[in-house]
Amino acid sequence: MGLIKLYQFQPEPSWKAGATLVADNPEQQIMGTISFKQWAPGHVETAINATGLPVGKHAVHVHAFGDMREGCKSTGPHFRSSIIGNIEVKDDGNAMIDFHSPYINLFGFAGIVGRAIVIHEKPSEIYRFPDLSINNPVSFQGEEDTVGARIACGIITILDNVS
Ligand SMILES: [Cu+2]
Repeated sequence: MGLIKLYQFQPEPSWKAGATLVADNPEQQIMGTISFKQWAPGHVETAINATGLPVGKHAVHVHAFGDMREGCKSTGPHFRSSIIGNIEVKDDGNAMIDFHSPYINLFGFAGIVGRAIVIHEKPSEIYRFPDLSINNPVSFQGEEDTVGARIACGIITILDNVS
């Protein structure tokens, strides 16, 4: 009955988005997904699941363009105003991470939908660039210069069925 349904209401995020990760080099067997659930302005829940990445830590960036016509290269520069961090890949090549971020928004001036997620060869040393959070272009370029090649990427789109 209608009234009972009301009591069973499950909260839903305002927006859900995600990307399917693919290897920059087609000979590498990298697969993965990243999902974003926006619950409120400045509150995005992010989950990454990937297999086939090299063991160790890798920087995860948002890059400016949702364009993979030339692989991860055409995603352009590291997009400012978004900080994700590192993913750590275990000995079996699997990585799973689940976190809440105040540094990501799906839409608006610094929205990430329509842009790309990039996984880099090396970890981010984010603490070397403490002013990343205030949108300093020099810091973002400095960060990009230290994280090595782009090994996997995916275009962030609006999705309904994200985990
Ligand atoms: Cu990058």
